[in-house]
Amino acid sequence: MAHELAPLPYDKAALEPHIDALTMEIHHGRHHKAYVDNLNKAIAGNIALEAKSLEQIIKDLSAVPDAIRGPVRNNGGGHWNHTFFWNSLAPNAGGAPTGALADGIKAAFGSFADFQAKFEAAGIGRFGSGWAWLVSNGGKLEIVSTANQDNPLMGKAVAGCEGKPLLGVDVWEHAYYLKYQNKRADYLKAVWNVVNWSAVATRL
Ligand code: MN3
Repeated sequence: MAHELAPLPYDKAALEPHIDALTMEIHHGRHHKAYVDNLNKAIAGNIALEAKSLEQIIKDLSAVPDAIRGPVRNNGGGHWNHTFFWNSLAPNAGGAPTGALADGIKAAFGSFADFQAKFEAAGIGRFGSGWAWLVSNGGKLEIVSTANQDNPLMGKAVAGCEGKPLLGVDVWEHAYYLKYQNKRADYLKAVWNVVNWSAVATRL
């Protein structure tokens, strides 16, 4: 069965003023859609890959034939990452996590503010396009970043990091340029207002 672009889980204007409606419309309707379409194109006719879930595909890129591994990595990663991103955000969200997630953040980073500063630095420090992530790696929370559409699920040999993604923030220019232009740091600060911490906590 072909991979499909799910509708946004909220209205495209729901994250205003932090993420603007036009950015959401283009980001979801064109960028994310292109990853889905190009993933389907790349795996078309490969019965083994067509039978796998998206997560199964990106977790084992070594099983993808050389000739299509690049497009599957980029577009499969793009599809997974964006679906995860939309579901990490929500209107009337933000604030700070509670419970086990708050405890884990405090244990790993000292405080929620220290975590935020370190996460923003990971996003700012990613040269070019990529993602900043909070992951659980063997039960310990870590902040990592990946290039392009790579993802911690792809593993250390591919993505340079590993772990179970809890939160991922897109730092490609297409995620923020219309509203924030070159000010990636301002975008990263604004994103805290729309992080859906209860969704993040359920992934822990
Ligand atoms: Mn994007």
